[in-house]
Amino acid sequence: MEPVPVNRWSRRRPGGSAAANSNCNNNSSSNYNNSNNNSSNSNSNSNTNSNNNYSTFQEAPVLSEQHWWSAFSVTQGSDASWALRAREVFKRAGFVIILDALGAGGCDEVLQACRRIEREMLRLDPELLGCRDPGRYSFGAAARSGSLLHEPAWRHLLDCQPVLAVLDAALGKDWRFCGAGGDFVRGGSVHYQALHSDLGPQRVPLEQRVDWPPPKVAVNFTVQPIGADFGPMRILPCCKVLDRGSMPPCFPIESEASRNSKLFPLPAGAAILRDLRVWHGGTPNLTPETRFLPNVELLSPKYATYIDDDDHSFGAQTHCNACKASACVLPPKDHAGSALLCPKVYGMLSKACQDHCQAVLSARSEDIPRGIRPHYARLQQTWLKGSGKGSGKGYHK
Ligand SMILES: O=C(O)CCC(=O)C(=O)O
Ligand SMILES: [Fe+2]
Repeated sequence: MEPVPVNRWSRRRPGGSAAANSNCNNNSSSNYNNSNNNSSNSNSNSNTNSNNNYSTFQEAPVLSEQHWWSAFSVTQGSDASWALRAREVFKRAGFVIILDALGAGGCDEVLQACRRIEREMLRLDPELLGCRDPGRYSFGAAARSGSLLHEPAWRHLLDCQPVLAVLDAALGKDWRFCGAGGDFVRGGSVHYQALHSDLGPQRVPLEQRVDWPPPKVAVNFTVQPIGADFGPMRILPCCKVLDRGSMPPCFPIESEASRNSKLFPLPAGAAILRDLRVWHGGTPNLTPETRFLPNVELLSPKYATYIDDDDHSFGAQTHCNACKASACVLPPKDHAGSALLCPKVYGMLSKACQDHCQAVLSARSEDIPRGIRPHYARLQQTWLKGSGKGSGKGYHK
């Protein structure tokens, strides 16, 4: 099946009003790399495109509790072709949920590790500023090394056979792990996190700014059952930031349906495979408990080749011969020399998993920086200012 182009912000809202695009400088006239997108502009007043050429899939561009489960999830091992079906959903929607991916023992060990690291992080953030929005934290951004690949519990996420099977089916054998971390949102966090992409288009070479294959993939795991009020991630199927014209809307003009496009209910042990460029964001956690979504991240073979170019300087202030600019578009943590997987953890992995870990394997455990960066916390309020259009992760820089 061909990837389905969706430009839901080009759609007119029910009742005829077009999505507003004032206040946040949002460019709603994006094409989403849409090979058969008509992009006929039928609403010149509102400067939005209107594409009414929807397939069945396109008619469901936001998730609702009633339909998303069957359209976007696959239970691992349910039949002989489950991995291929998962690959098709991933290709079509930009994400797929694999149910029963992680066993109860793995979930429990990872959850305990998440809670321990949360405690360490909060000790260094007495004002509870967060590092995404208040109450929202990124393990990777807080870690001294930029990654949790050295954490023994994360071996369960690296060595998850159903996930490896779908990734091999989707990307071939030569994809490789590049990082690990994930996010948590504390109980009582009432705000949404604005929609964003986790991979700015400027970090992707022009020829790879296409719908498929994804240059970079995140695999988040549920380690607790996720209900509606427990801060489920929200995601917009088929909507990706491929270029500067396909940024998501800022929060103030996001529709209610989009805000409610939440991945719930999810049991513990589900894996959410996501093209980093898919529009997604956080939702309120109205419970008293912290919700965790630990992850591992990986590169497509083609994007790995781009990163491996020796001419990249990986410096924001260093001339880059690969980028032919006064700065490199890639962050230092993308450098192939960022070997952060502890050899002891590597030794516990299956051969199939080890094959995808060669680039991140550290020669010596003691070379890996451990612990939390002392000044990782910083106040953001993405629900006020929206998606942004800068470098990096959209709203961050
Ligand atoms: O924790 C979530 O639900 C989403 C967080 C996220 O996407 C981010 O911080 O980049
Ligand atoms: Fe994100």
